[in-house]
Amino acid sequence: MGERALLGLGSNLGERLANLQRAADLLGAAVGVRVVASSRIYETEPVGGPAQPDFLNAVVEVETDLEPRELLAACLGVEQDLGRVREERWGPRVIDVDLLLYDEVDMDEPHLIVPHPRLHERAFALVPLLELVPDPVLAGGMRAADATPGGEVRLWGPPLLVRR
Ligand code: X6L
Ligand code: MG
Ligand code: MG
Repeated sequence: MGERALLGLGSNLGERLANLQRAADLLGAAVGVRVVASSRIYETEPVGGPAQPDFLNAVVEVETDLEPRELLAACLGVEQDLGRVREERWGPRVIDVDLLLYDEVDMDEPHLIVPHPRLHERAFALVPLLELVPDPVLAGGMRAADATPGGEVRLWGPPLLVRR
């Protein structure tokens, strides 16, 4: 058993699909984290930051025994393991792993706001999320029907492999 959380994955450098799959595998290998489902994969236009390559984005559902802050640390650990180097703000990255939702939790702490405060503005996160959670409660109690997400997304491929 455990809590249900939704994580956003994004990559726009190197072998993008392999980066997403390795992130999902590493998340599943973390103590107290089980990957239970993946959305399909979308190719998405970059939002914010400098001109940069298109992203592949997906959302994975995990079941976890970790608290939100511990799960966030696990996400950052996976970014480190995949060699993410934080350079320019909103710049291109090998992998990004964001905590989007954690059960019904609503929290606002330094470096950890859940639901993710920008999720409802970003089609690259919201569109794959809706495949796994049809009616999510977003920031401020907003529902998806009231969201106005921006950015082009096009279906690119099937879900990531969930190895159990
Ligand atoms: C005005 C100013 C409007 C800034 C929007 C939006 C900035 C999103 C950063 C913004 C603004 C972000 C991804 C991405 C990023 C991704 C795609 C960010 C952080 N991550 N674009 N841009 N996929 N398609 O995963 O989300 S950088
Ligand atoms: Mg992000
Ligand atoms: Mg991030």
